[in-house]
Parts: sequence; C-alpha cells; structure tokens
Amino acid sequence: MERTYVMVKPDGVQRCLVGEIVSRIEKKGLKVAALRMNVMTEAAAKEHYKEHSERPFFGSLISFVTSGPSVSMVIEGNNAIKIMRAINGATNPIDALPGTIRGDLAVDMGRNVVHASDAPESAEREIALHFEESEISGYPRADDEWLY
Ligand code: RTP
Ligand code: MG
Repeated sequence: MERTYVMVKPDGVQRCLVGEIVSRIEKKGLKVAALRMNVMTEAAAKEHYKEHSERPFFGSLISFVTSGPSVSMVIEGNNAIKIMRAINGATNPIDALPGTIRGDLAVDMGRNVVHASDAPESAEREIALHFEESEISGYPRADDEWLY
C-alpha cells in the first residue's frame, strides 16, 4: 500500500469544501489513514514548499497556506500518489478537467483548494513533516476485500 500527503488548503476550509473533498477520496476507494485540522506554521509551510523557495510566488504561497486552518491527511491505497494527483486535477484550474476537484471547484491558480504529494520521495518527506507515525492508523476498511 502506498501513502500520500493530502491537504485541503485554507480556501477549501473557508468555502466549506472539506466534506466534499474527503468524500471524493473515500468514494474512490482510498483510505483516510490520518486527518487533522490546524493552522500550518510558517516554518512548516516553508519546509513543505521548499522546492519553490526561489520562485516569485513563494511569499504569497506561504502567507496563503498559513492564513487559516487547513486539513492535513495521510491517504493510503494502491497507487495512492498518482491517483490523488488525478483526483485533484491540474495545478491551474484553467487546465483542470471537469470531474477533478480543481476542475469542478476552483477558478484561480493561487486558490486551488487542494494539495497532494507529487512523487514517492515527496510523499515520504511531507508525511514525516506533518505527522508522527503514531498518528497514522492501520485499520482495515470494511470494503477492502471488494476494492482489492
Ligand atoms: P500543490 O503542491 O499545492 O499540490 O500544487 P501542484 O503540485 O499542483 O503545483 P506546484 O507546482 O507544486 O505549485 C505549488 C502551488 O503554488 C502555486 N503556484 N503558483 N503563480 C504561479 O506561477 C504558481 N505556480 C504555482 C499554486 O497554488 C500551486 O498549487
Ligand atoms: Mg506541488
């Protein structure tokens, strides 16, 4: 089973989209293995997005992502990393297909509602940054045998 880090960004929380987003993930067949709402610290946000630290939008990205509560999750399942990227859709909502979270629920690049790790290395790094291993549950889903 693969794990990935997913966040409902502050705009998604403010727009009351948490239930909608978690529901899409659960219905797909991916397992919510950990979930928490908190305001991300500036230090955590800078570490989380450090690959973008030299980009012109870095400052506004950090202030946005720390501007209010966000929902952090560890999502688990076969191919969870690629599947979550597909569920979220393209970074820019202009390019995000209908049926994806960003395609259905967002209109602006800087307010694109969700985040998901983009590769196994970033998933491992981001999960370790935002969660203790003891916070991640290994419970079976009732429908596991039908999903797999
Ligand atoms: P995320 O990390 O948030 O899941 O998004 P992503 O992988 O699809 O896109 P990424 O390239 O990692 O960019 C991170 C976030 O920075 C904002 N961004 N703004 N103005 C710009 O050119 C620009 N490029 C990226 C977006 O909000 C993006 O989600
Ligand atoms: Mg990214």
